[in-house]
Parts: sequence; C-alpha cells; structure tokens
Amino acid sequence: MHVDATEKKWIYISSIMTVIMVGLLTFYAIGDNIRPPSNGETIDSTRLHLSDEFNEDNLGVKTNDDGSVSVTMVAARYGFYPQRIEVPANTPIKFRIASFDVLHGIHVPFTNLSTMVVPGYISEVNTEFPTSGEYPMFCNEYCGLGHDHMWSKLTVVDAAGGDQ
Ligand SMILES: [Cu+2]
Repeated sequence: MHVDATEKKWIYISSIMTVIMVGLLTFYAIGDNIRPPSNGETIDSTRLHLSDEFNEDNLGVKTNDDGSVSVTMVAARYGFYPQRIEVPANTPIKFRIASFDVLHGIHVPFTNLSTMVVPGYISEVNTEFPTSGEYPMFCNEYCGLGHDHMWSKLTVVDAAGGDQ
C-alpha cells in the first residue's frame, strides 16, 4: 500500500504529539499527584448525623499520630460545616466531605482541593498548602437558590514550631 510522503510526515508528527501529551499527563499524575479525585466509598446521606464519622461532634480538624491532619466536613444547603477551618501549612491533609442533601462541589482556588460532593458518596482529597493565609472555599455545583452564598473560609497557619 502506498502512503504519500506528506501524509507519512503528518502521521509521525501527530503520533509524536500524542506520545508527548500522554507522557506529560503521566508525569504530572505521578510526580505531582494531580488526578481526578476518585473515591468509591458510599454513605447514607440522609443519616449523616447518625454516622460515626460525620455526626456533628466529630466534624472538623484532627491531628493524627503521624503528624498529618484529617478534616471531616459536611456540605449542606447552603454551607460547609464547620464553617471555619484552620489547618497547618506544609502538612499532608486529608479532606473527607459528605453531602447532607443535594450535589455540591468544593473548590479552593489555586490548590488541588476541588471535587464534586455527590450525595451518597464520601469525597476524599489529599492536599498540602505551602503558603499560609486565608483561602476562600466555594461551592461550584449549582445547588439551589442560596448557591451563591455557599462558601466558607479556610485559614492556613504556619505549622507550630515550623521548620522554616
Ligand atoms: Cu452547594
């Protein structure tokens, strides 16, 4: 079968571009831990307040034995609870978020903390904030009339006895 020289050239060019793009995706997925959040854990959203992990008393920030931090939150029309969160900088943080009612999204600009919060599932995001400061935390999935007001504040403070 004859393949025209120009056509052959473009087959090579497009193949090389594909390899480069797949390579970059793989590089960032492995190197920087950037990938779509995927957590298949389910939960009964109508009974969050009766669950161990997501009942009101157990929400918020906890420091684990290994120095990492876990944050448990509930998204509900129209807010994220607890509404004020304070976490240390340069510390691995695991967020676990569940919706009490409808589909929500949680988004902290300029970080990798961005995921849908689907009722019936637990959303999990692992992150680390390199810079201290105040970050807004928005809902980015339309969830009803109060959606525009669904946001809270995330405060990142320099870790106690920081090593910088
Ligand atoms: Cu919402």
